[in-house]
Amino acid sequence: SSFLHTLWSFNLYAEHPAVYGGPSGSYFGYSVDFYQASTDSNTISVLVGAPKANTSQPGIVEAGAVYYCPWSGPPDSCRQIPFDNSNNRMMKVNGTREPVEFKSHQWFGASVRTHKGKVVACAPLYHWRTVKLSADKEPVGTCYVAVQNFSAYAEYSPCRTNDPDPEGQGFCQAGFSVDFTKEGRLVVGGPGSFYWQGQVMTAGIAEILNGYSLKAMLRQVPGEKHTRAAEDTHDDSYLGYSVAVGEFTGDSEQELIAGVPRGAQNFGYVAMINSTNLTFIQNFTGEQMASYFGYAVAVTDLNGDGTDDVLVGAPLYMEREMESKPREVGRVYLYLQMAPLTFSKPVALTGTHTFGRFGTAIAPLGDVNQDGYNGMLRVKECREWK
Ligand SMILES: *[C@@H]1O[C@H](CO)[C@@H](O)[C@H](O)[C@H]1NC(C)=O
Ligand SMILES: *[C@@H]1O[C@H](CO)[C@@H](O)[C@H](O)[C@H]1NC(C)=O
Ligand SMILES: *[C@@H]1O[C@H](CO)[C@@H](O)[C@H](O)[C@H]1NC(C)=O
Ligand SMILES: *[C@@H]1O[C@H](CO)[C@@H](O)[C@H](O)[C@H]1NC(C)=O
Ligand SMILES: *[C@@H]1O[C@H](CO)[C@@H](O)[C@H](O)[C@H]1NC(C)=O
Ligand SMILES: *[C@@H]1O[C@H](CO)[C@@H](O)[C@H](O)[C@H]1NC(C)=O
Ligand SMILES: [Ca+2]
Ligand SMILES: [Ca+2]
Repeated sequence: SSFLHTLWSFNLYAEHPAVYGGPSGSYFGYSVDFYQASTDSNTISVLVGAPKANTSQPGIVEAGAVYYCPWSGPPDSCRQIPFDNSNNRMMKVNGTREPVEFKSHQWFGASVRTHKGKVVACAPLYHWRTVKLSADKEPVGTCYVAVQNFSAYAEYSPCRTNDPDPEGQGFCQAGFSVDFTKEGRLVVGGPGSFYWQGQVMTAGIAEILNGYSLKAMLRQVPGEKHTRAAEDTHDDSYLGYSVAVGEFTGDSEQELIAGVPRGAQNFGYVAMINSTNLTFIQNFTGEQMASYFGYAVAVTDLNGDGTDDVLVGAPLYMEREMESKPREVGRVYLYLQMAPLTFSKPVALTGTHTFGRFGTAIAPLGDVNQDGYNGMLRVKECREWK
């Protein structure tokens, strides 16, 4: 079955790994994606996030960075991509010039994603001063996009708005998760909005680049769509902790998939969201309380039948064997799409190492060995990365 295939091809792929290095203590490798400058270029490279790396930004400590690593190059061939060279912006507040943003320790590069030459990377712990007179620093998060092989950049900070505080978008942490639709529209998760109900937004890259100015701190990108605050029973559920995109309704319009790992009374769930009007369509619900079901999500055609399938990670899943202590091993659930909006019962893959947090990250690698299946997966388990 394609399911076994997934496991075996994993070993095959690990035989000749490409190895890259970054500054020690920079968390180099926290996020990765493949990058192809354009569809007609046959060189593939790897983008590697290092969210605690120092940069050349004056006066800023450990802003975080994304590295460009040629494939396949020597381990020291990676170079920082200059998404943002600038210091904290200043503004005249109450008669004195003060910084209005705080880029030190912002975790830039915690997420990075590519789509046909477009790149997005985010800093979910970017803080700004808020619109209030009393200077509150709030972790709204921010993202930068790059196009034309890193010759044009723009910032996109959808939660830096005039709706601050925990009840608004002040603690949003936009860019905690990020993805692209097949048309190249950006999908951003911000799990801290609205007392940590969380939020998902989408925006077009062309609209983000058009009329972009460093001076516009508060900017509404034309055509941006976002989910809204719900009743307070949804507080602390973290919608947007993870995001992905796929087609699940039998038409050509893709749906959004978003993890809500503390929703559904802490069982966690994954929401399917209409990408046209951002309303909720249906849920996949977790199996075990506090397992963090929805910590990671991925979409790929696992069985090669032409339909998108869904994978969900629950890295804190505990295995309970009879008469023994529960072991925290983590689980990944596979949902095969049988028909529009109809899925198989989930198949569970369980981690083997206690505290290995199997399912922390799931990355479809596509049909790397050209056998017609997208069965190649990289499922992150902590031991593998030490
Ligand atoms: C970044 O620079 C600061 C100050 O120079 C230093 O203390 C810190 O260890 C550096 N961090 C990394 C990850 O290189
Ligand atoms: C604005 O400046 C005045 C005069 O320096 C000061 O009394 C007041 O507290 C300041 N207000 C805020 C909100 O910082
Ligand atoms: C794209 O940018 C990278 C990094 O700056 C550079 O090494 C590469 O040669 C560029 N590729 C093309 C096709 O221009
Ligand atoms: C999504 O919303 C649009 C706009 O209301 C609607 O036309 C479409 O049928 C919806 N799709 C699904 C799958 O509900
Ligand atoms: C979104 O689309 C769905 C499906 O067509 C519809 O039921 C719902 O009312 C729409 N919501 C909004 C806010 O337009
Ligand atoms: C998804 O689950 C949440 C939490 O149980 C619930 O509030 C919501 O109504 C569900 N949505 C759908 C579309 O079933
Ligand atoms: Ca659809
Ligand atoms: Ca399929």
